[in-house]
Amino acid sequence: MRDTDYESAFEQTARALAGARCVAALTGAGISAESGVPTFRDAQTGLWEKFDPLQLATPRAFAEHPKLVWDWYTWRRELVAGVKPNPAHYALAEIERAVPECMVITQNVDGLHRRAGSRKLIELHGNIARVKCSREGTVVERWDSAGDEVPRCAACGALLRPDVVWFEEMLAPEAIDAAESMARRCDLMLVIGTSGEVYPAAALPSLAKACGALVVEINLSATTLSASADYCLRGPAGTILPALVNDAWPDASSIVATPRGRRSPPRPA
Ligand code: BJW
Repeated sequence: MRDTDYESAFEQTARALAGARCVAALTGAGISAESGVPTFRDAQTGLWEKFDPLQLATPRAFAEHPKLVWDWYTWRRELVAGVKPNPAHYALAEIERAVPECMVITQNVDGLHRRAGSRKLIELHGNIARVKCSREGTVVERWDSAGDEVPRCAACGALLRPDVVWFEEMLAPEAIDAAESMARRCDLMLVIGTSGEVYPAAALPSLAKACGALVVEINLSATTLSASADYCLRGPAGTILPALVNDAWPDASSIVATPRGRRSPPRPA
C-alpha cells in the first residue's frame, strides 16, 4: 500500500476513476450492510444469532439439516426483498454510465446491484432469488412453500435448494472466466466491502494488480487484501463511493447522495 493520507488517496482514486477506460468493481457483503443486509463475518443478530453463516453456507449443512438451511435462505430472501439499494450501489451504476467499460463483479447474492441499475454484472456466488433442483441443477420458477418440509423438484423429487455457490462448490465457469478477464483488462479495480477471505474471488485484486491496474480498497476495516492495494479508503462505502463519483465527474447529472460538485472528500465518521 502506498504511504499516503486519506485526502490524497481519495484524490488519486477520483482522478484515476475520471480517466479510466475500464473499471472493475469487486464487491462483497459490506456494500449491502448499509441497506440492512447482514455481512457474513460480522456478529449476527436476531433470529439467527446462534448460527455461524459460514457453517450454514455449505453442502454438508444442507445434507445434514436441509430444513434449517432452507429456512435460513427463506429468511434472507424475504429480508433482501424488503430492503433497498443504498448510495454505494447507485454510485456503481453511475460509474457504469460514465466510463467506456465497467463491470461489477459481486460475491453478493442479494440482487441489489441490478436493482440499482448496474447491467454489466457478474454474480459470482449466484442469486438468492433463484431456486434450483439439488440433483439436476434445473432452475425452478415456482415452488410450494407451505408445509413443514423442504419443497421438492416436481420433475425428479429431489430437494430444492437456493441457486447460490456454497463452500467447496465450483463457481460457474463462465462467471469466474469473465471476472478474471476483467481483472486482466481493467485499469482500475475498486475492492468494496469484502473481507477477501474467500477464493477464487479474493485472488482477483492481485491478478488485476499483476496486470497493471490500480487497486483501491474501500472498507470500514483493514483486510487481508489491504497490504497489496495501492490505496485504502477506510469508511462506509455508502459515503465514499458517491463522493468519488461526484469528485470524478462534478458536472454529471448524478443520482448519488452527496452535495453536487464538491472537491474535497468527506471524512468518514
Ligand atoms: C463494509 C461496510 C460498509 C461492512 N462499507 N465496508 C484457495 C486458497 C484457500 C482456499 C480456497 C482456495 N480456493 C478455494 C478455496 C476454498 C474456499 C475458500 O475460499 N475458503 C476460504 C474460507 C479459505 N472456496 C470455495 O470453496 C469456493 N469454491 C471453489 O473454489 O471451488 C473449487 C473447489 C472445489 C472443491 C474444494 C475446494 C475448492 C466457493 C466459495 C463460495 C462462497 N460462498 C459464500 C456463500 C454464498 C451464498 C450465500 O450468500 O449464502 O459466499 S460464503 C460467503 O463468503 C459468501 C460471500 O460472498 C463470501 C465472501 O464474504 P464477504 O462478501 O467478503 O463478506 P464478509 O462478511 O466476510 O466481509 C464483509 C466486509 O465488509 C468486512 O471486511 C467489513 O469490514 C466490510 N464492511 N460494512 C464498507 N458499510
